[in-house]
Amino acid sequence: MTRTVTVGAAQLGPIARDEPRSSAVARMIALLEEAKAKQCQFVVFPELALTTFFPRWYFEQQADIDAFFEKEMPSAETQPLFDRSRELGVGFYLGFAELADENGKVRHYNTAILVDQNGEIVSRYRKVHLPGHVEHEPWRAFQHLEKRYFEPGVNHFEPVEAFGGRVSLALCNDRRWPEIYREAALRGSEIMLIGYNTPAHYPPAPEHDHLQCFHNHLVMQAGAYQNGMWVVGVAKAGIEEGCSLIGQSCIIAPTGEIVAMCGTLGDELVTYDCDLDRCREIRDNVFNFSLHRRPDMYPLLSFVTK
Ligand code: CDV
Repeated sequence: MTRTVTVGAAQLGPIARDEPRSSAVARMIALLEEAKAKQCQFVVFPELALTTFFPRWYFEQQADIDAFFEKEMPSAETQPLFDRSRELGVGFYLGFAELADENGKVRHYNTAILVDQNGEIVSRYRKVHLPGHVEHEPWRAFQHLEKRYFEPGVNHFEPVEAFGGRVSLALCNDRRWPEIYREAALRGSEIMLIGYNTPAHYPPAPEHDHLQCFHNHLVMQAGAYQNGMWVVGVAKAGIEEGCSLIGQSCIIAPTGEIVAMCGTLGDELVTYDCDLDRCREIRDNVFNFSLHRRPDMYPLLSFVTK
């Protein structure tokens, strides 16, 4: 008896700066309906899936920044996504900018949630690795001000029991850090969900621009194989406000093989029947942690370095 969950990678094409949330939500509902027709139990939407990727601009007024944030989830604008999810019985991962009130203090996070087939939020992850810069850097073709607009989350990639398995969440730049997959795997995670917005041009090292798609898959395939877990990486893709974002959203098996991949830079769904027991193919063998791992040989991994 296998533990198979049918997962959808629900890529979005670009979202314009003036595109209302209701439009992004309608586009995601269309993908949810397609996912239902393809027997998905849940789909993964991208990072910051309700608005354009606003950290590409420098804003001086806090109100202009906060306009891209959600004060509640669900809100009046996102409730239709939750309602349709519940009606269809198809859950989802959603990335969005979260304005949280913590003991009267306002916090800004780059957040992902996992919503189950009853429309309930069962996991909330706040991005740990915030890339980019704090100050306005006009020499860049576009800004990447995540370090200015967000605070880092405090999460240990702990899995939640959902959809018959153990599911961990991460966001975009997190996928480049090998530690996240290992931490999640040591905690028993079987599938890692990752939404992303990755420009094809990287201003500090443009000599690597032609490698963006390669690096995207390289890190996620390595994370999957070296930890014996499924990985689902989902892009917001295409030309967004003049900025080219990579696509190639994909589902990766615990062997590191890409088993489904988007072929466009627009709204697109690809699906795969993920047998969660296949994690054992790797974890019982070459990456049997308790048998072969030597944590005493890597003490610096848990040290804070400057
Ligand atoms: N949204 C992101 O986190 N983007 C980053 C930057 C560095 C391009 C990424 O790692 O893809």
